Amino acid sequence: MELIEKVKRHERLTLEEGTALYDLDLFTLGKLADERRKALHGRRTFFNINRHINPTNICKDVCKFCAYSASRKNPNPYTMSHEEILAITDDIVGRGIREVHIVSAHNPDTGLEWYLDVFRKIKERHPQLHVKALTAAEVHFLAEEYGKSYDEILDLMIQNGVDSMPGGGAEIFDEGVRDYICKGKVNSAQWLEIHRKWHERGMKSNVTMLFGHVETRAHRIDHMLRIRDLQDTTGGFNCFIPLVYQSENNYLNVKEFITAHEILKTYAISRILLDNVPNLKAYWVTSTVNLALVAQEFGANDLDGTIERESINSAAGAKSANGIDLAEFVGLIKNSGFIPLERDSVYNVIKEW
Ligand code: V47
Repeated sequence: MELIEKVKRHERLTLEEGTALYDLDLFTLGKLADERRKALHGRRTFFNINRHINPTNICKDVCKFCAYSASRKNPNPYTMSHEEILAITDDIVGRGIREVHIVSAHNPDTGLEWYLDVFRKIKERHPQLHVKALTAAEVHFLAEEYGKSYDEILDLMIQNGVDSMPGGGAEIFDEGVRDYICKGKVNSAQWLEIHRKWHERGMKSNVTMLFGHVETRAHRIDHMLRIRDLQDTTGGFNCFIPLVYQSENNYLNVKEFITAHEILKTYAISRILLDNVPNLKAYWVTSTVNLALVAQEFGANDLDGTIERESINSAAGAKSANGIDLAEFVGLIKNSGFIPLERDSVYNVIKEW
């Protein structure tokens, strides 16, 4: 079949061809994606020992899929003090954790300093701790709320010690779907513009895709191709992370949960299409640990990390509130036939387990 031959020849696919990949059977797709994975990473699977902190859930935006922000469905607003956040970082550094991943809601009451000063305080105490913080959605919110340009906010992030940007807030780039699921927050062009500017500063970031809700297969492919285009110019994305939609406690009325079959196809297709993004993360929080382990056979070479605390997806039903035990995680990767490699936040290998 011509499409399969094209993939084998590593030729780039169009939106129509990418969408047609879904019509191939799962094992054909898996084999094609696995060839790509093996060429890039062999049987190595990356993970990191990290800690998520979500400092506030008060949000001026209303995304229909979100169960995390304080709302009628989740009436428990909170905002952590810097002292509370620093106490967490003191504790994790004491236990050898190397990355802190800080993502908040869009809280209009705290002031810009509350968002930025904490990074500087963390860096002053723990210069070796990698701070992955502020999604493009937060950058856009801070720029609008405090009358700053994206350039100013990005420079302030760097000055205050942010090392890399997480991939959140990308959702689905198609404007129609985006308007329906998260109208009002950063739009697609702005999301991509913020990451382009970040990369132009020599910095790295990740990129996510929220799928399994109201989007079509073609919308997913369109999302991937927009990423591929930006990556051709900047090369700044480390990792693509498809996030499986979690359906509890939110306002997006999706009745049918996406199948494991469709999730695996999506991992495999993204490995094939995103030939310029080195890593594909099966984020076990949203895929379940078991499916993330299987996803290693369908292109995924990264399983995120131990996480310790997770508030955004667990609010929507994911079984991730308390992270996963390191020994168990490593054992599962080994038992599934892969080589667990602990990495730092920018994919330098720290240890083979
Ligand atoms: O942007 C919100 C998603 C994201 C739901 O960069 C939901 O390494 C599923 O981006 N069902 C935040 N997903 C998390 C994120 C992330 C996670 C892990 C690693 C990295 C990285 C980034 O969570 C949001 C949104 O797309 N999200 N609600 C939900 N109901």
